[in-house]
Amino acid sequence: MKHLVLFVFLIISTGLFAQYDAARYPVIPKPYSLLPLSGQFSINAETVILIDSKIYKKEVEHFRQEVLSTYGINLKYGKGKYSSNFIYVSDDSSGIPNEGYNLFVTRNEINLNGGRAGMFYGLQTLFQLLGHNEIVYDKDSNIVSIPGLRIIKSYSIPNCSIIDQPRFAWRGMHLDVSRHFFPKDSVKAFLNYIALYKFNTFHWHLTDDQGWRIEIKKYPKLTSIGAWRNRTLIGHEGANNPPLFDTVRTGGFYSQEEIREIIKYADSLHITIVPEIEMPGHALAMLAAYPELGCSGNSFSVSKTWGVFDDVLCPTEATFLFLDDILKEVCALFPGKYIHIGGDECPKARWKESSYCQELIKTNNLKDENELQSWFTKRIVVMLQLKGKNAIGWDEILDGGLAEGAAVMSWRGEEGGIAAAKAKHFVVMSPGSHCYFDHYQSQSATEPLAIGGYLPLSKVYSYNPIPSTLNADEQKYILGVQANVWTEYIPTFSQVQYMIFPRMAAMAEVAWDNPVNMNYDFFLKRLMTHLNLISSMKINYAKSIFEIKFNREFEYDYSFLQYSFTSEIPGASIYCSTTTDSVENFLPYSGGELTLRGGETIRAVIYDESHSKTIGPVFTQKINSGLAVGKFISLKKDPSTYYNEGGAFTLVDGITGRTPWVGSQWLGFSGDTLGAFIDLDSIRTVNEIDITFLQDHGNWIYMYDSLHIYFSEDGTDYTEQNCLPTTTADSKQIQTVTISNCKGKARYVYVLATALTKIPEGNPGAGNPAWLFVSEVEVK
Ligand code: TNX
Repeated sequence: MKHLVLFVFLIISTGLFAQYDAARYPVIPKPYSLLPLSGQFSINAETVILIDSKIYKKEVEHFRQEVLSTYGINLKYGKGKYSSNFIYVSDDSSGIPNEGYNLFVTRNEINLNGGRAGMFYGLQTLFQLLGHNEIVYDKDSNIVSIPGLRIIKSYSIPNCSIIDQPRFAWRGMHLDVSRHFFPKDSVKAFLNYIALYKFNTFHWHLTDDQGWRIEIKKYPKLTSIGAWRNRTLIGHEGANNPPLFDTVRTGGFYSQEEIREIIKYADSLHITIVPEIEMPGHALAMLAAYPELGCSGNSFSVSKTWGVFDDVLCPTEATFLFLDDILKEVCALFPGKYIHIGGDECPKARWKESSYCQELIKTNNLKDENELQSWFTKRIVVMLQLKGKNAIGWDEILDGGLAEGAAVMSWRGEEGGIAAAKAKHFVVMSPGSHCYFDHYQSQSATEPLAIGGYLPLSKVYSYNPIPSTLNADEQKYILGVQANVWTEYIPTFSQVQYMIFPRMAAMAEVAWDNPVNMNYDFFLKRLMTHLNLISSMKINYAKSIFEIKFNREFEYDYSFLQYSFTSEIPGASIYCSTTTDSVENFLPYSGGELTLRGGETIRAVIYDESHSKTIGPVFTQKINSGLAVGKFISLKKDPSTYYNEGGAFTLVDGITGRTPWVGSQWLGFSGDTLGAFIDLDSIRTVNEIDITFLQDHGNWIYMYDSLHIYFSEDGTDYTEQNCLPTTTADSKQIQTVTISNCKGKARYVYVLATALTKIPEGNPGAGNPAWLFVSEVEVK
């Protein structure tokens, strides 16, 4: 009772926006209310855990293991009365909201109470509070659980009083195990990570074109055939022409026994698993095993490439019986309320060709193939309802009419989610713009290959899952939010870690906290300390936030370039140099503009003054030299608005574009002409012109159709130079065309390049105008 009074007092006195010492309380997601108190509880091998009732055993044991494996402290269970050095876990949850908890840390004791889930979250908060300790490896201490390491035996938990509860009921993380298979232990590790951030839903994407991953007893070929592919595409689709493949047979699946084990494990972490069985599209693995489920009568193989495929399930009665059998086994395994039925990206080509489908459209009075998919989905939704389950599907299930009772996962933006909520259907927000952890998190050249897109940490954090266009009543249909991890370009579990850490921490805060309680700078401060814990847990996290951002400052000055450095880290010290690559000799960067003349290689890094060490990678950028760098440039025609981030100056800013894609480094023209006038400022002798283009046939990007160079001394009379390159492009994405016999006197150089008006037959986008992408025009 004493505590209760104190808690009430605390909530009044702290308010919700209170900031406190982030390094001392590095808890993510930010607790609803945290009152910092002076002093600390010492946690050591003598500390005991007292449990009120046996029902908490699994939850507490998970915490005990976390503390043991990360800090080497082997906490004991105790019984009876202790006067100090104990953690008391009580099931008295009166007055505590669902999934909420109260935690009170003082010098002598820790008291935690809540319902089962809340109590588990309270333990995760305690574990994260331990993260404010720097792990010190002391030669004289006993060796404890981590082999090979000697660890001092006592750590502290800073005193505080916390009242916590989540904003959303659906706090989801998704993992695609079809594109790349991750074995049972990796899935369990993934569950540990998401539990650390108080997520409560694991969306397990079990089937797709590239592999079927769940044992179905009645249809063994789903896994004996459908779980394996003979080879896999290397690099991006279209990056190599012809495409390159590895020669590795790869795959795997989970037996029902393993699935039961994982479900049980998830349950102990208060995570509900939502299994996804994709239909009617993304079904090639299923069709490879049972080709009779397709419309064409052809045979199929498990896909070795990514994308969207025309061969989909045919909505015959045999298919429905087959799906019913599968869903029977799936529903018997998974205790959760929702089963995900996919529904995304289902091309209608086969249904259009099929007389059976056309007949079905007629007899059911359907308008078209979209309504046929909706008809298909409605039958599956009912099938699941008969098994006591609710269906959830990607937002395409809205097309052609939404099935009664189905929930929607909004991924193509928020529109689908908004429409569904307005129609009083439950919604999980997961728009690609903020929730796709397969996108790049940094623009660094050293990022591992990713699907494309750019989703930095700050953007994840900025997301609010409740669209402002919904009224209060409609908002109630937004169950919550989820981040998705599609694994086309994520072949290893270590890379899964890299893609989710630390973005998952930002998403956790989006899912748990109210926007009024959120502040990105304060999140970053807590994250800085929290990352020590992540390192101690041996997790491979992305260092992108420690990267230097190199910004172009203003348009042109006829003689030099101006750039600046910034960092995501509040108050970070940046050191830089244009003369040396040895970090010790870098000088402090004091902010403001750096003036460059071209030809330099600029390097910079973040320096942690308090630990006297650099953090994150050293940024390196070569600045082109030459007559055009930093000079005045104008374009005859603007690039496409989609690919004009840096404007005309992009072509003379000293930076040659690269992949992975950085928008500010490239200009894109669709079926159009690049006409660039460059003023060299005075009449100069020109010897060579180098122009860098991008080539990516899979994305409709081609080399120029024709190229012309003109020189002028007065800006009025231009003479075409007879200096066209003789070499033709190879298959590389980046093509620097060197025009070495372009010699003469000029003040003005005019570069004219036309895009291919028609993509040749047999290529993606055949018949359409091609894109022309240009990065830099160097005049030497
Ligand atoms: C679209 S998101 C897909 C997935 C891909 C993903 C890649 C969704 C419902 N479908 O099949 O893996 O893009 O970002």
